[in-house]
Amino acid sequence: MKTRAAVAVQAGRPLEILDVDLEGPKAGEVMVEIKATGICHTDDFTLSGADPEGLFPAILGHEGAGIVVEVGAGVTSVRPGDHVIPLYTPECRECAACLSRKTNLCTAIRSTQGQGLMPDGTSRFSLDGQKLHHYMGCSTFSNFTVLPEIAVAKINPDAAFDKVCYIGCGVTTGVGAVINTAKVEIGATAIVFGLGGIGLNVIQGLRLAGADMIIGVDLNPAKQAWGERFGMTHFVNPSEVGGELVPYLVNLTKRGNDTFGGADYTFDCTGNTNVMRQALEASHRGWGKSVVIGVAGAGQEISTRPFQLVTGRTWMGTAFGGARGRTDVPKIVDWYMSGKIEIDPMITHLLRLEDINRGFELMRSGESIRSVVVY
Ligand code: NAD
Ligand code: AHE
Ligand code: ZN
Repeated sequence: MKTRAAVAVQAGRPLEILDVDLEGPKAGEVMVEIKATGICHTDDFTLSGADPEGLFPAILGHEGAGIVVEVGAGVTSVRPGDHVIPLYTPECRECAACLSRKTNLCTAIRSTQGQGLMPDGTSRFSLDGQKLHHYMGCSTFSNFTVLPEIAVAKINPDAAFDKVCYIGCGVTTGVGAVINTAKVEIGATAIVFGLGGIGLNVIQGLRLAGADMIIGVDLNPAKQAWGERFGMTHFVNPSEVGGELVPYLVNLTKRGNDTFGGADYTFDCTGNTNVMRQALEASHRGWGKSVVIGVAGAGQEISTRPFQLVTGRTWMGTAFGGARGRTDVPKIVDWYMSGKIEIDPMITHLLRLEDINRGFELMRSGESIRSVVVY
């Protein structure tokens, strides 16, 4: 069949809106009509050419929601008509990683997913007979897509697609980083670096967890009001701090008779490796946990003095907020439906697929929090 898609033809070039060919689902696969998709910074990271796993031509997009329209042989957990969110972190419930209960990083299909292919090693997408790569196993910048059954989460059919698509990445990553990865406790102090589509969800996760002090750090002054909207208690613009940022933050987090200072938890939501170091070093001596969420380009590395770790800080990272997609995503949709978490105000722009490149520009300029393409 034909489907309308935004194709990443080459790194660094705007997406092209084209009618592409899509094969139906094979055994263990499902075809989904994508109703809405968010544009995440990671899509832009890959489009820029910085992603060591980036493949072209490809259909990007990994933050979608839609309806199952067809299932392949042997599919039992979903059927046509079900509302689903595609999962770039699948959950097979059978691999060593899933069974370990120590990680959400299911390994069942990771190698073919990283090669832009379905688990059988082929692509369902093509254009004029030429293969198009899948992206992060999702390719939600196509009106119809095919995914493995283990990579879809069945959700409440009353949930609005143009809102809950954001749970496909940004919301789950931010809120999950707080709850699943850092395991923040009531009364904690925290610093969030980067108040974009991910950082604001870390902030609302911290509010949900009951953190006392939630410091937001961003170079864009417009992000102060955004942070406060979701529970930030203090805002720091590094360009307005007279001296070094880390000592400033450490001092700001001193409480009671604590002579050291530093936050109990820090989160990098920028993808900047210098900021990752600042985040680690602004966490508290002895017990601070610093969570890397941002994704950095090929060749980039993080560094710090080993002393920072010897003195009790933990440097950790999270993918998809540590969420087990088929289990946790339906619950997060329910949290949204019951008002536990907010999504609507963060969806700043609704766009048609034809205008998807504008969504990338809005993100690069810091004007949007999330742009959502509605099919
Ligand atoms: P975004 O562009 O919406 O937000 C980034 C924010 O960081 C902006 O507000 C920007 O002003 C701020 N910023 C940039 N440089 C800064 C600096 N030096 N100091 C302070 N603030 C700075 O991006 P996003 O969608 O929120 O994504 C953030 C990062 O998280 C990206 O690297 C993205 O690829 C990554 N990400 C990771 C996961 C995961 O599972 N680990 C999931 C989604 C996104
Ligand atoms: N291909 C990149 C990896 C990028 C990355 O770390 N992706 C995150 C999700 S970002 C969503 O917006 C992730 O899930 N990582 C786990 C995994 O298995 O990729 C690179 O740097 O090579
Ligand atoms: Zn993402």
